[in-house]
Amino acid sequence: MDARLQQAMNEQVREEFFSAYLYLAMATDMALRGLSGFAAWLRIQAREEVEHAMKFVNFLTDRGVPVAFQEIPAPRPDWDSPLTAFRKAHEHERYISERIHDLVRLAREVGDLAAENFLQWFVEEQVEEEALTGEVVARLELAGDHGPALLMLDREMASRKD
Ligand code: OFO
Repeated sequence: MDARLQQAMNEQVREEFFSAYLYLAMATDMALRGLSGFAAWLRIQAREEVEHAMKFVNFLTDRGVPVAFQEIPAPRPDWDSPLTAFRKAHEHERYISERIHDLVRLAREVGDLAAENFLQWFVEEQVEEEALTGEVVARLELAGDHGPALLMLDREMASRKD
């Protein structure tokens, strides 16, 4: 595999694990605020991010590329409110989409068809991830400081299955 693509994919392993860290930090903070539905939603999200990281790890391994595990930065531990957390989550997903698109462009540039094909799953997944987090932000904005609306939303968030 092209050296630049190898490096970029290795960096993406770190980004995906960081995403898991980020959502886990948000989940624990929401749990401490008594918002167990938001916490449950975010824990599921964190698990998904580990799966994303594993897809990259397995792809690199299948291609005979050593995985250079990098340090994962510590996420911010305190999020003030679900709205602050989910605005960050939405911004983060947009950032991840950009990174995935850069990876696709690089795979195309170096003519790595297998990598380009592998990355298509992530291109689609990011559309969903941005939509999901964006919808939660919109609902939280509607709820504003209205406690009962927030609690209703918290109950809805608890119904996420995967
Ligand atoms: Fe949230 O999709 Fe991976 O990082």
